[in-house]
Amino acid sequence: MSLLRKNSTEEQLKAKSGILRTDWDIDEIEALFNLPFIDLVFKAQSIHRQNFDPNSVQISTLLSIKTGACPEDCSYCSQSAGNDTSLEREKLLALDKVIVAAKEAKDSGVTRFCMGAAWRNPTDKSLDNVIEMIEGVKELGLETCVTLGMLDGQQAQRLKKAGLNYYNHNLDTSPEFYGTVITTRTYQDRLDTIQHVQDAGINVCAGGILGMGETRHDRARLLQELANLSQHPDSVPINDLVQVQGTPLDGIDRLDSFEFIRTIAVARILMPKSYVRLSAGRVEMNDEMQSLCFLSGANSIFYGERLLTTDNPIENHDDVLIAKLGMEKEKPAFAN
Ligand code: SAM
Ligand code: DTB
Ligand code: SF4
Repeated sequence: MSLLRKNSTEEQLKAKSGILRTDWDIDEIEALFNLPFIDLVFKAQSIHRQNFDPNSVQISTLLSIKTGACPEDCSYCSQSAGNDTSLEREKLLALDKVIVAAKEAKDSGVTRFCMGAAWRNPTDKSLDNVIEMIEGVKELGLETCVTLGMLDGQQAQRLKKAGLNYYNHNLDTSPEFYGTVITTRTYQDRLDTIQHVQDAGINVCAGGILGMGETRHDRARLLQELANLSQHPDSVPINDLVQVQGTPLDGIDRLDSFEFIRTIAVARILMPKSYVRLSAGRVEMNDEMQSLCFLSGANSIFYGERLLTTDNPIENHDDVLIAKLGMEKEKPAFAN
C-alpha cells in the first residue's frame, strides 16, 4: 500500500473519531506537497467543508500600537532597529487613539482587532497599558488579539485575566532555516511563548512567512512544527514575505504562486479545524490567486488598507472580491 493511501485511511479513521493528529511525519507532509495540484486542492477543500462553511471568511484588522526601533534582528522586518528602513518610529499609542481605530474597524464589519508592538518582549509596565487597550477594545464588542513578542507564563496569565482572546506569535519558518533569518531569539524561545499562551487558556495564533529563500522541505517542516504542537493553533497565519527596502531580504526571488497555494492547502489538511489566514502579501496577489487560496482552505484575512507598517488591499477591493465569490464575512462567534 502506498504511503499516501495508508495515510489517507488512517486520516479518515482519525477524522471520523474527531481526533486531531499531532504526530505528522515529514514524509507524509512532503507527500501531500508532491500531489498533483488539483488533487491537493480537492483534498484540502473536501476537508475544509467538513469543518467550516466554505463560503465564510473571518476578517480582522491590524493596528501597530508601537512602531519601529525593535532590538530584534528579523531580516524580513521593517521595524528592526538594525534594518535601515525609512520607517517612522512611534512610541506606544495613547489609549484614546487605539479606541478610535477600533471603533472604525468595528464600523467596517470587522469582528477581531489585533494590536502589534515592535518589542522583543513587553515589560510588566507596558503590559499594564496594553491591558487597558484590550479592555477598551472588548467593551466595543470586538474580539481582541495582540502580538507583543516573547511572554513569560505570568504575563500570559495577566493577559488571560484581562480577557484577551488571541495571542499571535509566529514560528516564522523551519527550525533548520530559522538561524539564517533571526539570530536574536531562538526557535525554542518561540515554542516556549506559544506554550505559555496555550497554558494560560488564550487562543493561539501561530504561523509563518513564505518566500524568504527557504526550500519546500522548510515549508513542510514549518507546518510540521505547527501541526505537532500539543494543540493545533486556533489560527494559522501564512504570510507571503512583504519585501521592504533596507531589509536584508529585499530583492529576493518571489515564491511561485502555486507553491504558496500548495502550502495553504497542506496547512488546511494538517490542521483541519484551525483558521488558516491568508495574511501579509495580498497586495502582490491577484484576485484569482487569492480565490485559489480560499479554495485550498484559507478562511480568514486581514482587512483594512494597512497591515502593521505596510500596505494591504483597500477595503473596497476586498468587499468586491468577497461579493464576486459569493462569500460572506463571518459574524462574531461569541459575545465577549
Ligand atoms: N514583535 C513581535 C514579534 O515579532 O513577535 C510582534 C510583531 S511582528 C511584526 C509579527 C509577525 O509579522 C512576525 O512574526 C512575522 O511573521 C510577520 N511579519 C513581519 N514582517 C513581515 C514581512 N515583511 N512580511 C511578512 N510577514 C511579516
Ligand atoms: C501575522 O502573521 N501577520 C501580521 C500579524 N501576524 C501581526 C503582520 C504582518 C506584518 C507585515 C509587515 C508589516 O506590515 O509590517
Ligand atoms: Fe521586532 Fe517583531 Fe519585527 Fe522581529 S518581527 S524585528 S521582533 S517587530
